Amino acid sequence: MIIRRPPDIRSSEITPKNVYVNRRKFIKNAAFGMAGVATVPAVLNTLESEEPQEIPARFRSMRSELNEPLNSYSDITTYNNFYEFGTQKDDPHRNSGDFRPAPWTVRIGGEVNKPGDYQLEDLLSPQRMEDRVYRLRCVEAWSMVIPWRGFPLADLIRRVEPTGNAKFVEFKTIVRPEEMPGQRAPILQWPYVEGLRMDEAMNPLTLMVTGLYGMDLPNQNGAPLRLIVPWKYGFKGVKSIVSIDFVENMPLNTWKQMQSNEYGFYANVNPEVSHPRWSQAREIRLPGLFKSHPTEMFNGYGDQVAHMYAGMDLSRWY
Ligand SMILES: Nc1nc2c(c(=O)[nH]1)N[C@H]1C(S)=C(S)[C@@H](COP(=O)(O)O)O[C@H]1N2
Ligand SMILES: [Mo]
Repeated sequence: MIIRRPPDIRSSEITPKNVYVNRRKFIKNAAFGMAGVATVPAVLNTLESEEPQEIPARFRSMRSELNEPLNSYSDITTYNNFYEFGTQKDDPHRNSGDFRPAPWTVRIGGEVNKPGDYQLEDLLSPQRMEDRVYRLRCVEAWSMVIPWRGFPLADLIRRVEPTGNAKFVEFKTIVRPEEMPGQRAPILQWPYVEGLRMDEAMNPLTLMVTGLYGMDLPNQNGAPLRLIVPWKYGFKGVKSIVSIDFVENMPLNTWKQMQSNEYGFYANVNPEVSHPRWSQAREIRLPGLFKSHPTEMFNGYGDQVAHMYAGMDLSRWY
């Protein structure tokens, strides 16, 4: 199993569906009660919480390897960070309807023997898709448990054969202001950029994701192709990827470029290193309201990833 179950799983996490649904109603009402409080990160701005009919049955009783219940499809698709569609959590859900994730081309370049413009279908056709439940831990101290569908990034990397000069992988999101209203304003410098060190990119936990709940990614979650690195804060999970470059120098990722005192390149989930404006010791499990869960070092994956950072001062390399 990928993550060990910690000894302190609380029975309150094992919530029957009807209680869960009622709690969701309560939260929605609470959200109205708190209208005007602009930054209550715990409140899910859920519009409607009907789950799609097409969700395959195997997800009904699925839980994470930590025995955590999955967040609902509507939690996962209505509370998003995707600034290309706006900065509010429900903006990506509301504003991504015009986005066209097909046809899609990914440019692979830099220090690689097989560079080129790959049609998404060609990139995906040799890959074996897997469902993997990973918790997404946002640097804003909330988290969700999500059944992703994807394949190891390592498989793609082996196929395109990086040269010995490739030390990092750099990913970019598409720039399409006609379809992405957030990109019509200089909220961030577009395109959104993220990067991984080569060993992080090759780690078997690192996924290229094409879906969730067994269905294609909705636009707001980064259709048609995104990254998920489960031991890192959510912002490493760059969405709607159009280029993958193998480079010698550490890429300047978007959030570090914006505020390097707050966000670094590594972004490893670390309860001991506070964000300058808040603690990372605990997290809000959405759709909850309170920091009910202790944050785990490397989001629970230390036994599989800590060796990559041996000897590094993680308070300096945050
Ligand atoms: N292109 C792009 N990718 C992005 C972001 C973004 O604003 N733009 N936000 C990041 C952040 S901060 C988080 S927490 C995750 C959220 O992923 P989700 O909406 O699928 O939960 O996406 C990441 N990927
Ligand atoms: Mo985030």
